[in-house]
Amino acid sequence: MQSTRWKQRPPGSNWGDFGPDDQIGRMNLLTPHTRLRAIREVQEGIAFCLSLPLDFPGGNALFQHRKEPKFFHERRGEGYNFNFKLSNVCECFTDVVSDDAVIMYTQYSTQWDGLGHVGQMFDANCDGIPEKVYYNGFRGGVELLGPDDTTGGFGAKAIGIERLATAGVQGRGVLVDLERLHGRTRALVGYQGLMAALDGQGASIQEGDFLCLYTGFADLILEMNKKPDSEVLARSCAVLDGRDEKLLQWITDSGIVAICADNFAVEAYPARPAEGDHYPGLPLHNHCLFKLGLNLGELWYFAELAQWLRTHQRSSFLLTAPPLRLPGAVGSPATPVATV
Ligand code: UVW
Repeated sequence: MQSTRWKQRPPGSNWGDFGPDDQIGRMNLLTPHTRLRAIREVQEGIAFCLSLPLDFPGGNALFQHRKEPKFFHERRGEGYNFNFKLSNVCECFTDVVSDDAVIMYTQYSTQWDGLGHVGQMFDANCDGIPEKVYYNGFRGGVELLGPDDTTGGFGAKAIGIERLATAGVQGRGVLVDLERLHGRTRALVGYQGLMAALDGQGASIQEGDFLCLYTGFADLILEMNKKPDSEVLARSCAVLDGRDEKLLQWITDSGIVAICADNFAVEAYPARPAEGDHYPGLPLHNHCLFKLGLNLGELWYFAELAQWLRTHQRSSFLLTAPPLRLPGAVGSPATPVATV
């Protein structure tokens, strides 16, 4: 199999399987059948917000390259378009109107990683020289354009987050309660740990499910009240072991459409060292975003949902979690909703 963009695909990848120009990867496995199955999870009509307030974690101590949202306001007349009296437009008007604008790092808080978030240096055209490549062979400098690229403007001209938005991100969520097993102790969870957690809950995963991981990390962030202590955070709560090949193979085989966690990167970051001279620093991101086109949700907030599911001895729910339909972005803030 080949495409106009690549001659060889990465080992273990599904490039081309959903079509040569596919841009939504594993979300293709969301179908009317999987959505109807998810809707049947709704028995009580109770909804849970799965987002942190988007101005958390606060500051940039969690990740120095992402800063907290900053509001600004457009000028209007002598003042601003905020608390603006419409009588300035027409004396008879009694209205007061406010608009706002925000600079927001798309992955600052509760978010989706788009497929353009992590690629690899990979020799897709078989010329012996690795190039910057993303899911399904889309290229850095060709379709994914940054400030260093001279032509065509900025942004993801393919695999942008707007593609995920139009995929209709709704299906069955299955919450794995790692917080119950590990508390807030740092735990590296591989295939065995994940399977043991699922078995312990009596939960099973089916094709088209969203795998959700509750670790308590977002609760800790909230408790830190916008003054995150990066050292404490770095040694707290469960993370997936992205170097566990058995776990990666299970992700491939399981048919899950996404992994959504309440921690920083779903996986341990930095990951354990690997063998060889060159390897991905974010192995689970490599496997999911780059090889499989499988989105990652991060810094989600599960505390109340997890408590409710514990009390009612359930693990699954209807999940509705669209990103912003923001053309060209590689990630997006999210305000997912779980309905039980
Ligand atoms: C990094 O980019 C380090 O991680 P994430 O995908 O968690 O935002």
